[in-house]
Amino acid sequence: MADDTDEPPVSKLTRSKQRWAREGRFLTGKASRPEEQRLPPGQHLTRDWPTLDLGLTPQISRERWRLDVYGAVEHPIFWDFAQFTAQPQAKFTSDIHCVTTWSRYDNQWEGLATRDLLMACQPRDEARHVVLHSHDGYTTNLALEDFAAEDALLAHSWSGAPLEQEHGGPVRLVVPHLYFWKSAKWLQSIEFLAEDTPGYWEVRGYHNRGDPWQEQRYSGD
Ligand SMILES: Nc1nc2c(c(=O)[nH]1)N[C@H]1C(S)=C(S)[C@@H](COP(=O)(O)O)O[C@H]1N2
Ligand SMILES: [Mo]
Repeated sequence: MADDTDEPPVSKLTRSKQRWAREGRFLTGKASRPEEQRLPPGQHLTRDWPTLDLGLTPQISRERWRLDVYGAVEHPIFWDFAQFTAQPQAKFTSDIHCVTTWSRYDNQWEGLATRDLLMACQPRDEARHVVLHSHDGYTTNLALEDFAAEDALLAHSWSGAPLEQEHGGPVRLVVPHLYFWKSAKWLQSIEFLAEDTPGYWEVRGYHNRGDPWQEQRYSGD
């Protein structure tokens, strides 16, 4: 054969793609400047702290509050507030990104890291998903890996003071790497499941995961 070579043919598209790689075509340039990347796409910064809820603020005192952890776990948990705060205490500082486009930097949270909760309740092998249940009837779902993020916690304090009722006190979840609707306020119970179970907003047009860096705002994004 005259043309017996192992080189694949170089098409016009291949040449174009090589040129794009040299020129860095389509890159916004933001990835190379991480200091400009703190605000996810489509978000704006706010200094105050808006309140978002379903229109009611459950009044649960620390005395009445209980945490119920059940489902696919080896050790179900039922703690009162004193038992909850007797667990290892974590202090994390993180940014809030709400899907309605406001973000708020440097929130100082204190509470129980979700990783320490997982150590205590020991999810069974089949546990892959978590559903948070709140006192206002709100629910939201998370993959177990997202719930277990290293900066995620069940927070009882913010800026060194007890978490205000309007922001989910006595205890709320905080999962900083996802849109804030995943961070359930007025936490009542945590359910571990084998199957994913979409929550309140997730069945009303919002994304199942909600990663602000990928702008996963709505179902189908
Ligand atoms: N229980 C409960 N948790 C909730 C909500 C809610 O309505 N009920 N709203 C979610 C939404 S949409 C957002 S943006 C944040 C708002 O928290 P904030 O009011 O402390 O800013 O809480 C999330 N967690
Ligand atoms: Mo929200």
